[in-house]
Amino acid sequence: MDSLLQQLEAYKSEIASATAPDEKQLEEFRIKYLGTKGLVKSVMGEMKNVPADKKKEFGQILNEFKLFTEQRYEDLKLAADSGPASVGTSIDLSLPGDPIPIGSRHPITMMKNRIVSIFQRLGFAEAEGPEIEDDWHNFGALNLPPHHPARDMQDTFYIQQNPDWVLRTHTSNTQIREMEKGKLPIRVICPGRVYRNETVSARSHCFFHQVEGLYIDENVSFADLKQTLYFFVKEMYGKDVKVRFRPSYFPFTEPSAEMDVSCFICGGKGCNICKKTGWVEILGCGMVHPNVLQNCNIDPNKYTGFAFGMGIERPALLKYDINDIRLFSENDIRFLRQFTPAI
Ligand code: 2U9
Repeated sequence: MDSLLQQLEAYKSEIASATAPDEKQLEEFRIKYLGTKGLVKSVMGEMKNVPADKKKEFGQILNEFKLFTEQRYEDLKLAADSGPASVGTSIDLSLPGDPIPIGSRHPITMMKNRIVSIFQRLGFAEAEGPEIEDDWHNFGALNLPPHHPARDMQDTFYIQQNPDWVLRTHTSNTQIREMEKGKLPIRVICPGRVYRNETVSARSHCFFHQVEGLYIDENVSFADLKQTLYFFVKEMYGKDVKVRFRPSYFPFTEPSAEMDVSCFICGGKGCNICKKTGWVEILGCGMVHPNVLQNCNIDPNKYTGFAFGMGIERPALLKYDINDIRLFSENDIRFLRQFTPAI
């Protein structure tokens, strides 16, 4: 009797470690252990040699052995069905999958998308240009004379290997490249990263982001510029904000202006953001200087155009209540996780 029990234990471990990665081996397993001439049948046949007083106890042990073998067969069958990778394991296919965490959009990207999509609805096409640019496309073509302070080493990053190359100081190089293509009219919106040699602090950085726009056609007027920017402001800050233009100066536009909106934080009453003035400056703009048109072989007597430019960091800081510009480029996952999932 004891030797039969020992034999059963040995069979059990043999069955437990048996594998059947494909249908053929599964069938061999079935015939060997569960077939009419299989092992289970033959151990069952041992019942006739068991003394009458032990039959009940032994019947139970043999029955368990039979169930164990049948269960192992079912497990192997399931594993073979779910493919070679899961052979020898029993997998519950009804379990939910491993969760994959969803990323989030960067606040600068969200603000850029908002601005660009408003202009896209007015027919502006998005355009991008290189961040490493030659002197002509970053300065010369934009009517910045050779000794203009913006070209100073203090303000601009020059590339050591080639002093004709700079890290672009604005995205205007993209518009110059669009104009050089010679296809008119032009209506482009140009977002991107720009570089200025400034000390990094909570309020300013040596790189930041801009969106600039350019519209060139016959008979484009300052009234078109104002109406386009009014539309932008209403879409961006709501229909109740007020707008004012102040005369300004840029070498690439004439006349030039800066545009303020009534403070969207305090509603114009006066707060820290608007420095108690009730107004916040949001962009610069103007009519494209005739020299700039000429530099790109566009006839200033036939065509006129307007351009504008705005920074993205400041509106993003205000909208998302962020107090340090450096957070945008530190890649701290705890900061980045706080924004809208990127679906
Ligand atoms: C071409 C001709 C003219 C783009 C313009 C501004 C005024 C402007 C600043 C806003 C905040 C830069 O990010 S900022 O510091 N920009 O005030 N930008 S007009 O004028 C152009 C561009 C391209 C061919």
